[in-house]
Amino acid sequence: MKRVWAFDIGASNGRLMVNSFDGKYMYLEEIYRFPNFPVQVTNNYYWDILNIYSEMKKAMKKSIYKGFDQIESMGIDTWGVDFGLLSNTGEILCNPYSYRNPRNIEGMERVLDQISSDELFGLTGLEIASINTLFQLYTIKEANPKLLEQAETLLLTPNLLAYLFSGQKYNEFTISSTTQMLSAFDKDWDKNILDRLSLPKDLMAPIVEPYTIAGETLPAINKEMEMDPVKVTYTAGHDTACALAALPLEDDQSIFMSCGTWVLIGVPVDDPVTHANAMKWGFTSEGTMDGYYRLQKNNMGMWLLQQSRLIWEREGITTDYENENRLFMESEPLQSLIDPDHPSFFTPNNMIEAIQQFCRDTNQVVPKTQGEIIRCILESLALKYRWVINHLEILTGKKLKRIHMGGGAIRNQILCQLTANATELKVIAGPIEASSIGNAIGQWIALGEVKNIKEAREVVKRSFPLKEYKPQDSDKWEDKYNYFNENILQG
Ligand code: LFR
Repeated sequence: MKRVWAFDIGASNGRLMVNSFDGKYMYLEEIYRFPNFPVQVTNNYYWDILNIYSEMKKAMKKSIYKGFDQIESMGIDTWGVDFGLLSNTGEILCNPYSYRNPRNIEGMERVLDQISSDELFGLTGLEIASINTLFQLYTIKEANPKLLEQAETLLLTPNLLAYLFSGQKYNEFTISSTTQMLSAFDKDWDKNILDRLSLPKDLMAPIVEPYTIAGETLPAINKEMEMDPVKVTYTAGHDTACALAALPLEDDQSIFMSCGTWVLIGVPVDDPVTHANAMKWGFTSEGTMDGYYRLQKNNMGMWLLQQSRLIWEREGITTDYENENRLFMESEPLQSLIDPDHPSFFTPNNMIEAIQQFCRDTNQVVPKTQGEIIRCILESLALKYRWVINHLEILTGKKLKRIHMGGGAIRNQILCQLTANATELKVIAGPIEASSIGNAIGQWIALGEVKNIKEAREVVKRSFPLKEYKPQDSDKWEDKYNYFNENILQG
């Protein structure tokens, strides 16, 4: 039995999984999980990168203590777009900013004054979204130019963390494809974009393909951890690319949904899709672990519920899944709907008030009780997912037949069932830890233990439970979808 460490760091929590492989089956052992969240300091949001790093080291210690100490390799995946800046001596120059900074919208507008959104989309295949690295960088250039002047190297979050363990400075392909600076044509930095915006041309560390073994843990780490050196492998650095690698898609009529704070819905494609409608409908093409692309839409996911829970907790009401399911069941179906991706839900002070305001503004019943809010969120999400899948069918010209849902949010069985109902498609849910498993798959392929993604998906099917949801109540959803499409979706 061989073992790797898969660090999967999300925007709401990070975890270390030991993934063991005996040549036929894969086993997963959760070692440690820790919270992660953007820290607000006056008007900016930051990631506490050194806290993430020390939690990762704590996790390694725990693994060793539990007897999982013979480790072949470690790999790191995270959410997309964010990054750290290094000085010429290799030190981190400032706490990495979080993509939730409202100021990025201005940065985006200033960039689009210089390069049109049509052109940028055509060059990169990436959706024009204010969170993208390019717009964040431009915002820094305007708000804090000295910082950019001192910066010698930009490393995207998973690669910044890998650097702290290995000293290697590279940006991996899948995470680089979330920046809006990677060329859709040759998988390299589009230096022309940087040049036109007077951004430093040599800032971006070179790209490496997934499945690259970067080196090994630094002597100082080995000493601190009291361990032998461990290989540091560039698996897919982007959590969504990892999740896709682990979902056992059957054929080209299968849809993937990676479900967490965000819900990413799409299909694998050979090349970036830069068709005008893809841009109009907010689709994006990002890299896959095997060097191709995912045509997908990034949608709101559990963020709406996570933020509502914070408000309930502030009011002294604690919730858990079971309790939430019961409250959901007790409230009336399909009463009030929101557009989950409306800007008012991106960083609100009070998510519940923002939801209520949306319902008021659209002349609907205003949800009040906890159950009503939960219903409003989950049913709206499911209807939005139907919209996305309809538009994916138009873009690909294919009839899509089944949905593979993975990620932590599939613990919410109601969301899985509502997705099946609203889309009238069969849902196959699992594995829950799709990103961590995909992360390990990238390492097993790099180590030569698994041949390719196809073979890895067979291992996943053998090793982890999958659950099926069949669509129910189709007629109710059909009517509501039309109403949702015409009256609720904005923009
Ligand atoms: C999901 C994800 C999405 C990306 C969002 C922000 O965790 O990686 O793919 O769009 O985070 O980076």
